[in-house]
Amino acid sequence: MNVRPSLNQLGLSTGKKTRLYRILHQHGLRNGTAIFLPYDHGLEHGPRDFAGHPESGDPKHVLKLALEGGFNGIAIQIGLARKFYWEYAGEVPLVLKLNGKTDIPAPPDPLSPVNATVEEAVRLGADAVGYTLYVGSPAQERDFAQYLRVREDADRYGLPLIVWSYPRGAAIDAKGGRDSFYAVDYAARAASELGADLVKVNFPQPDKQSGVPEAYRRGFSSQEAIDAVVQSASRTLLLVSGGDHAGDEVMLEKARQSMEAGATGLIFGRNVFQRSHYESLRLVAQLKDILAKYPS
Ligand code: FBP
Repeated sequence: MNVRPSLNQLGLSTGKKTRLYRILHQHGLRNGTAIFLPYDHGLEHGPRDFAGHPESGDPKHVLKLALEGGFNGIAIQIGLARKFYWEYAGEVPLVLKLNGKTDIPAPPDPLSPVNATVEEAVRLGADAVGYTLYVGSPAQERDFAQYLRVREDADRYGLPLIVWSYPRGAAIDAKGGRDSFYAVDYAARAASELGADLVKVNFPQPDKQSGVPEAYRRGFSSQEAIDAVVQSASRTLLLVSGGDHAGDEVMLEKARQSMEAGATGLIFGRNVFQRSHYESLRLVAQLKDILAKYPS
């Protein structure tokens, strides 16, 4: 297990530290861990993600869920933030997602274009901003250039930057795929190297070995893999994302191993809102029971 870094060890400016303190110690369990609710799926996947539970297509319903579930923050795009966040302003922290894309084209060189600014995030009362970086995409030159502007603005305005560090593109598909231990480990390290304050990664799958470098083919357990990923993120706080809808026990085990490895928390979307209201809150309460064991 890695030691979870404290806010004092992250080299944060006063503005960033204040906002991260608010997120980690004045919301959720208030113990330095976090559970975020990402809700940008209407853009990333379209309304199909809401089909099984139509109420989840209503942003007001999901904001209420974030509040009732005691989340540390909700990550949404500019349109929903403008139209819906005012009603809950300050009650649940806002993470304004600054880039995003539809999944209608499936290009071999994915890039998530920027559609909002850090200044707009400040105006909306956000406590952090989010940026999706497609690690391994042939479009990395353009990605890094737009990321640079976001990072500079986040530094200037004192907003913590959460990087959705997602391995994507044809080269990644040929090297174990987006969830392989190799790809997720690389993504965690890349975000750390590029100055993210927090990094969001998928849970690594060490059994996905086709095409991965030799160093990742030693039959690692999933606990060993997530331990290494947290270590690669070093002084960048790590959040583990949820992925496709799965059973409660699968999600709880993912949470246990992540927290045991030294992750700061979880960022689960579909696994929260693709359940009935009651089932969502029940799962969130169980996840928080796990987080409660890892104060920092
Ligand atoms: P989930 O917990 O539902 O996986 O959400 C995490 C997330 O990063 C969302 O913010 C985003 O909409 C989605 O996953 C993107 O997933 P993908 O790149 O696999 O389409």
